[in-house]
Amino acid sequence: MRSGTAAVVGKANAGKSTLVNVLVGEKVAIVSPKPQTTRNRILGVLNTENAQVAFVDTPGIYRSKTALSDLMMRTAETSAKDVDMILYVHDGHKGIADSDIALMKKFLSFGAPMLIAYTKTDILPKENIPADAQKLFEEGITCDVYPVSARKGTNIRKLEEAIIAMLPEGDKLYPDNVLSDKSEKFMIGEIMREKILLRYDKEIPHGVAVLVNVFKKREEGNIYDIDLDVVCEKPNHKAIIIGKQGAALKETLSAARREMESFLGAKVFLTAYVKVKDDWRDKPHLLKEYGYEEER
Ligand SMILES: Nc1nc2c(ncn2[C@@H]2O[C@H](COP(=O)(O)OP(=O)(O)OP(=O)(O)O)[C@@H](O)[C@H]2O)c(=O)[nH]1
Ligand SMILES: [Mg+2]
Repeated sequence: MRSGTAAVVGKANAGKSTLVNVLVGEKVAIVSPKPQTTRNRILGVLNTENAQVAFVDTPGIYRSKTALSDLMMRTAETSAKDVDMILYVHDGHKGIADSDIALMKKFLSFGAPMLIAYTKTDILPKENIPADAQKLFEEGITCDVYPVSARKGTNIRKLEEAIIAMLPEGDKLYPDNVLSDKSEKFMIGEIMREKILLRYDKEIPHGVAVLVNVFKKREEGNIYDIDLDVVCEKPNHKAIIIGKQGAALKETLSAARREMESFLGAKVFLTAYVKVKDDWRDKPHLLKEYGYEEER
C-alpha cells in the first residue's frame, strides 16, 4: 500500500482544479476560465486498490494586490510544504516562459519530489512540446513531465501511476468514504461562486464572496432551503450582478440551483441577497468572516 499527500500547484488558470477533479473522479473544486478561481486549500482523496493519494488543490500563483490575494499566495506556498510530493501543473498551450521556470524552481526548492503535469494537450500547438522540453533541459529542471489533457482524459492514468510511485509505503491517511475536507455547505457557496465566475466579467467575479447563511434540510421531503449573500465591492457591481429587472441574477441563480440539486441529490429552494461591502478583499476581519483564513 502506498499513501501520501500531493500538493497541486502552479500558475492561476493552469488547470489544477480540473485535473484534481479528474484524478479524484468527483468535482471537489470549482473550475472557471478566470484566474484565481480557487481561493482555499482543498483536499481531494483518490483511492485505488493499493494506494491512496491525498491531493491538495491550491490557489494559483497570480500577481494581484489585495489582502485576499496575498493570503491565497501564502496558502499555495504553505500547502506545498510538508507534503510527500508536488504536482506542478503547467498550461501547455501557453508554452514555458521564464516566469514558469522561476516558479518551478521555487517549488523545487521546498524539497519534495516534483512531477510536472503539462496539461491542455488537447489545445496546444504540437511544436510547443519539443521547445518546452528543451527549455526545461537547459534550465536544469530534470523532473518527469507528463503531457495530459484533463478535459479529454488523455494520459490521466499514466500520471496517476507516476504520482503513486512517488509516494511512500504506508497506511491510508483518510477513511475510504472521505473524498474532501470541505463540507456540503462550503461546496454550495463555491457552486454559487462558480456560476458568478462564469456569468460576469472583469473585476466583478474577483470581487465577489458568497456567504451561505441558511443551509437546512426540511424535516419532510427531500428539500433544502438555502439562503446566501452575494457580497460585492461596489454599488455598480451590484447593479450589474442583478441586471435589468433582475434577469442576470435570476439566470445565475437558476444555474447554481440546478448544480446544487444534483450535488445534494435533492430539491433546492435558493434565495440570494446581493450586498455591497467596500473593499472587503482588503479587510482582514471581513476575509475571516467570509471564510478566508490563514491555513497551516
Ligand atoms: N482545453 C482544455 N482546457 C482545460 C483543461 N484543463 C482545464 N482547462 C480549462 O482551463 C481553465 C482553468 O481551469 P481550472 O481548473 O479552474 O484552473 P486552476 O489552475 O485551478 O485555476 P485557479 O484556481 O484560478 O488557480 C478552465 O476554463 C478549464 O475548463 C484541459 O485539459 N484542456
Ligand atoms: Mg483552481
